[in-house]
Parts: sequence; structure tokens; C-alpha cells
Amino acid sequence: ASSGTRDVTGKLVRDGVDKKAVICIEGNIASGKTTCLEYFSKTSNIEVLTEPISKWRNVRGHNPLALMYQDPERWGITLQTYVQLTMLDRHMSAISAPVRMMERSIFSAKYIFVDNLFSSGKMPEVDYAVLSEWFDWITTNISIPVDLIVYLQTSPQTCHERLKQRCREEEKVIPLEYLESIHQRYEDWLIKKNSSPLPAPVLVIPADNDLQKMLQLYEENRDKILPANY
Ligand code: DCP
Repeated sequence: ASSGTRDVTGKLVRDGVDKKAVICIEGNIASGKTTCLEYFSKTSNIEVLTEPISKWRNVRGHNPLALMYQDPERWGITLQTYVQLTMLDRHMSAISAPVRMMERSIFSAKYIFVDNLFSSGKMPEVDYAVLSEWFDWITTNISIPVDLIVYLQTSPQTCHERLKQRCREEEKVIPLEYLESIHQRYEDWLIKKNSSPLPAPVLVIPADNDLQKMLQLYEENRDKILPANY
């Protein structure tokens, strides 16, 4: 069990969390989040948490990620329940440095992936209701502070190209249309700001460029991404 106290609203707060800065890197599948995290992992005083995708591919010998892509109506809730747990675990874990940078968040898991499964007709309403009740309970009762969202903004076509190049077995079935709907959800949430609540201010970085240019952009944006003095 994680240690913690309660804030004025009664939410569970992890000890010491208010003194640290939490930055979430967001963007479409294959938008380059891992490269961004790797780049900043070389900075001292930053703790970098990559996405727990290895867990989503292997929970006690099962691969809920592959199952979800094979049959979303049957296995969407299975993967997304587990994603929600692993994300909550990340958000709640003790921070070991003054700045934490992490890949995605419990918020995008719900507002982007779960909402997309439901609204595209690939998740039964009862599954969506149960997942939403879990999410609402968590965000009502547990404090999940985020200080900044860095949005790696790509075109769905770029992500599609990168997906084909990296050739992850589970993702071979992903069509361009899927990346387009994930993209649209990210734009509505982080740019138009007209869909779901924003947990933090948003910094947008154009991410269609090649690796060299991306590293340059990360360096140019360093002062905006990291709080003063890091
Ligand atoms: N995924 C999902 N539901 C979520 C989160 C992720 O179905 N709530 C899927 C989408 C991808 C896989 O998990 O197939 C890995 O997700 P990411 O896009 O976060 O990881 P990448 O490795 O693609 O990130 P990047 O290439 O930007 O580094």
C-alpha cells in the first residue's frame, strides 16, 4: 500500500508529491514519445518513466494488447482495465528526483483510448460504464497532480509510416483510420480543448520531423519543458 495523507477535499495524496514537478509526454501511437523521454533521461535530476507496455504484453503469460487488437469488442475492457491499473501505479509511485517525466497518463488512457473504443462502437456500453465508474472513483478519491502536458503533435500519416517501420507484432493490424481517430481525440482534448478536462497546461511540439530535427526542438524547448533551475 502506498503511504499518503489526505488533502482538504479528502483525496489521498502521496507524501512529498507537492514539491516535485510531473510532466506527461502525450501523443499518438508512434509519435516519438520514447525518443523524447530518452533524450531528457540524460538530464540530471530527472526521473523518466516509460510506458508499462511490457506489462500490457505479458500479464501472467497473457497478452491483452494483442487480444485487444484482434478483437476489441471482447478484449478492450481487459486491456484498458489493466492499463488503468498500471498507470495509477505509475502516478502513485514514490518520485525519486525533483522532476518526473512520464509517458502518457491515466487521463489519456481514459479520454483518448477508452472513449475512442466506445464512440467507435467497439466497446459494449456496459464495459464503458464500468471502466468510467473506476476512472471517476480514482480521480475523485486520489490526487493525481500533473504540472505540464507536452503534446508531440504529428500527422496520422507520419505515425503510420513509423508504425510500419518499427513492426511491432501486435500493431500490424492498425489501419490509418485508427491513427486518425486517436489523432482527432488528441486535437480535441489538447488543442481545441473542447472534449475532456485538462489536468495541466499544454506545450505543443511539432513532431513530424526527422530524428535530428526533433532532438534540436527538444533542446530549444528545454526551458519551457523543465521548471526553472533544472
Ligand atoms: N495503447 C492502448 N491503450 C492505451 C494506451 C496504449 O491500446 N490506453 C496501445 C497503443 C499502442 C501501444 O499500446 O499499440 C503502445 O502505446 P504507445 O503509443 O503509448 O507507445 P509507443 O511505443 O507507440 O510510443 P512512441 O512510439 O510515441 O514512443
